[in-house]
Amino acid sequence: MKKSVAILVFIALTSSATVASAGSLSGKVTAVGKRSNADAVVYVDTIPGKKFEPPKERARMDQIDMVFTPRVLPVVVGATVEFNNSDSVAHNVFTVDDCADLFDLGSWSGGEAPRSQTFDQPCAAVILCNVHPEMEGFVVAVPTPYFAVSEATGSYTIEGLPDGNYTIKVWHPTLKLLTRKVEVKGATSADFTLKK
Ligand SMILES: [Cu+2]
Repeated sequence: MKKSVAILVFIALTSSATVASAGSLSGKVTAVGKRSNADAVVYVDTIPGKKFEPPKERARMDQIDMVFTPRVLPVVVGATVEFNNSDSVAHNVFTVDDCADLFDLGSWSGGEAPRSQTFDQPCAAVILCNVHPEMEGFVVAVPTPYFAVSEATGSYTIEGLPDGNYTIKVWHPTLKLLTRKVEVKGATSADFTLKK
């Protein structure tokens, strides 16, 4: 009995050491000329020789009080996104972007089952509702599962990123896409400034 406990403790210690050795990338995004630094997607671009499978669990974008929530949803290419309607009014979900196959999920009322769409290629797809023209969201399908969305302060963190040299891209709904090479070694920090 004691021996098995000792083995379990050993396994627990070694596995936590493995997790700790993965690096991270964090820092601040500055969105020049914007009231908020939120909604930038910081992500690792294609890693040569590596292909990532989408997670089994579906990502979800909800519609709450006439707002797509979250407003910006990054997913890995191949992922299926579930669109839900939590409001009492009917909403529609469609895009005008070719890279998302110009999908249109039609209209449905709150309480009905969510409808879903798979994003098969890299794409920053605007998500719209033809009932409410002011509604706007974005699904950003990227080549790796290493991504984060900036908060209003601009801060972002990508966890579990193995050490290495990466091409980092920073996407924003209205500012210019930024590309920079970054070497990740343990807990690494990088700040980005986005402009028009
Ligand atoms: Cu709507």
